[in-house]
Amino acid sequence: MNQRRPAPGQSLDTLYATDQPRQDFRFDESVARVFPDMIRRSVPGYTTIIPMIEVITEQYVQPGSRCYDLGCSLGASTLAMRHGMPASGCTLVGVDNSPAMIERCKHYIALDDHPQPVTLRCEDILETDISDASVTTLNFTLQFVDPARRVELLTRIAEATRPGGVLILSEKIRFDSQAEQATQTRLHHEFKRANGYSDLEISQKRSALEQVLIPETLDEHRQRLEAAGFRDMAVWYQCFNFVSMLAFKPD
Ligand code: GEK
Repeated sequence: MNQRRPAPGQSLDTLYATDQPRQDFRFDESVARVFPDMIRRSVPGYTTIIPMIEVITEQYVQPGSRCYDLGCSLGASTLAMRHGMPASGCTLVGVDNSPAMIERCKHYIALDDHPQPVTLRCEDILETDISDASVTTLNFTLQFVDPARRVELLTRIAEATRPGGVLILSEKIRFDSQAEQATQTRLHHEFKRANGYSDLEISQKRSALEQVLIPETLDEHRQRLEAAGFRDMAVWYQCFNFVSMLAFKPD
């Protein structure tokens, strides 16, 4: 598994390669520029999860409904959803509150020639309008939302979802067991080392994310999804401390 070099056309992420003062991580222009390389080398399973979002969308999209990608960044999961949708009658909306991400996302969407139209909104997912949904994706986005507002967001999504519709929720998680937390964190850091990040890059990025990315346990996710109105949660993917779940709107 050598992913040290960026894929063709991608810029190498060296944002934390030199010693620098601690600052909270932000989705600004410098991050948007290297984002495809950053997320591929930082999130175990990302390159498996993206194509599976297409497979899952294809299974659960309903005729005439809306599909949402909340926290779409550069549109990797938006494009996966697009390719899983029937050619007509549905709406696909990507939402992100980072202007730098949305600007670049427009470019990637335009390069793809699938006939399904895509609407991009530069908005806060806590405020954006959601209705008549069949498939909604939160691919590593909920972890950046204020924990106190997560139930409100999930409740709004559940209320806006048709019976039989699905939420695809991917998150970095934490573990109640200290031993498991230590093991999974160490393996995640080994994954980053194997992908060419130095110890300095790993520790500076970790500290920049500390107040910004707040992981929760699988139990916390399950309980909140249920409280929000979803049922039958299923973890369909896990690699170390990164998981992807499905949660269904009951009939
Ligand atoms: C992918 N899903 O490639 N409102 C709107 N956008 C937000 C908010 C918010 N409140 N909070 C964070 N974001 C993508 C990857 S990245 C995950 C998602 C990561 C946006 C933020 O601007 C960023 O683009 C995205 O959520 C999170 O499949 O970097 O680990």
